[in-house]
Amino acid sequence: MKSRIKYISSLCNVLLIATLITTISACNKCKDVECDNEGICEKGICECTERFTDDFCSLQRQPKSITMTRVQISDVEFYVNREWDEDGSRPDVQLGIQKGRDVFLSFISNERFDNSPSSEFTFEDELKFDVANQSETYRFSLLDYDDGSYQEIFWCTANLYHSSNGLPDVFEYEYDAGVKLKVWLEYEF
Ligand SMILES: [Ca+2]
Repeated sequence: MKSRIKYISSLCNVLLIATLITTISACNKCKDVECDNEGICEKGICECTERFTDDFCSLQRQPKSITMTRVQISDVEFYVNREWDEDGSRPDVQLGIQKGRDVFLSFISNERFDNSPSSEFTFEDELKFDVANQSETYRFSLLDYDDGSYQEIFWCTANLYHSSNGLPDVFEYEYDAGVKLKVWLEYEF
């Protein structure tokens, strides 16, 4: 009986050691593996977030769609030159977006900041703008709305996507004179 107990006990020890070895070797498999772009190593293999692929998550995936959900333009200097202000009502600011060389505005914001003393404008109401042609240049304009028509106060252009831009949640760019553009983006894969 004693020897049987001893046998079971040593069998348990063997199993315990085997489990430990398996666990340690599984851990060790990740020892020299570095996953990029917030990928996580599991048993020696990088598990990537949905935005990246390949063995080490270093390759950016092409999104099926990109949507702008919020646009902010800040540090705009309005008072140097005001020929856009047809009726002297100061900036009554709306956002316009154009695709590439389009002559027409593809989007005009719901929000308008009337007679605004601000130098920072954020537009997000009903803004679900599809970046249909991902490599297109987009033109963002601040428009002054007076008597039923728009005059452009400021414009800037941006390419929101290229195949190695890291797919940021917020695209940010600073232009000459310190004007800053921020565009919040959603991706689908
Ligand atoms: Ca005005």
